[in-house]
Amino acid sequence: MMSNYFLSTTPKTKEEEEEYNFICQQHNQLIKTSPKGNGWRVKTLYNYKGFWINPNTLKTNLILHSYFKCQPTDIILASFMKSGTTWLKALMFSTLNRDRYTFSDHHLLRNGPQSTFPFIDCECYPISDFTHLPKPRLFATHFARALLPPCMTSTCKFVYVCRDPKDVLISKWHFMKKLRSTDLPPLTLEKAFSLFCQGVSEYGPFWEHVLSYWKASLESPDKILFLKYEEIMKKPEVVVRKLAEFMGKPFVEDEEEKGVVNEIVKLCSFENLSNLEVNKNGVEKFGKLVEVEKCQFFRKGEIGDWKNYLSKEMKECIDGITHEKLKGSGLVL
Ligand code: PAP
Repeated sequence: MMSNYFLSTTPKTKEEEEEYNFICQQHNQLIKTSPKGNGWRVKTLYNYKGFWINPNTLKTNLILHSYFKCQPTDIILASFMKSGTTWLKALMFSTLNRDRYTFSDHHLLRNGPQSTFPFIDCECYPISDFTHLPKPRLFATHFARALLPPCMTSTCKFVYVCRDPKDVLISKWHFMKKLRSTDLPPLTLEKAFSLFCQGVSEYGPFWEHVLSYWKASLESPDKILFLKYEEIMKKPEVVVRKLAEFMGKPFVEDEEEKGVVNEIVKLCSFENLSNLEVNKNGVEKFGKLVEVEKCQFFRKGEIGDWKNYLSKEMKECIDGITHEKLKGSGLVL
């Protein structure tokens, strides 16, 4: 269960205390010296290794680097915020664990997608050793590749999901408005748009984030499965088969005949998940400081909702940036 992943205690031994104090010093130093930008949820973001993150996430990143012990079988779901993480969590978990549950009495129906595996960006000190998790362990992160511990990028497999940046912007704007500190002035769409285009938003810039995984996927296609939200929407069965194969558990003939792939797609559909009581009520806790109403992870679940918000000029501006940034990469968004 989610709550176990985020247990937080204080350092126990003197060594642990020293190590933790060192991280705190490093963190204070980075807060003083890093370039600053406007946050969407909190007042200030810090540019760390080329990416904008909030002060707490910066600290958990340092903790992750010090404490996370990778296993070669680990599979990491990576994504920029609002690109389809919740959906992929459900799809990956139910594909990998399809022998453990029946579709009428499934873990997802009782607990929702956030409970399926840990989101490592919000871990508190001391980070859980996660050794209790069955192999292959699944983890989720929004960190760009450059911000991940080297053991992770060199040994683990990744599933990366990306989405049209215009839909990401609108989804993120809605989400962050709900979470935004009440001490701050409201975040207008114009302001969010301008910051997004400059790359200044939590985990941004969007384009560099996507490219960091895209390039790695071209170099090691066996290690990184690169997916698009839109492609999953169009052919979910094809993607579920790809996921099963990639995670080392391809569907066998008997499962195909029984329609298991289709059952997984139905179970994880927006319509099904967003209507479950468990996803409509209550809050999800991320670390000690962040609480999000569960319903916030399910808004519309559509392609092209940006058309209801962005002007022609705004659309052209984002498309222009996307074209420029992705030029020559082979990636089209
Ligand atoms: P996160 O970054 O906070 O983890 P993430 O799950 O990546 O969020 O993205 C949320 C988006 O995925 C929302 O998009 P929207 O705002 O445009 O509606 C959410 O509705 C959508 N979403 C959540 N679950 C599903 C699903 N099962 N199928 C399709 N889209 C989904």
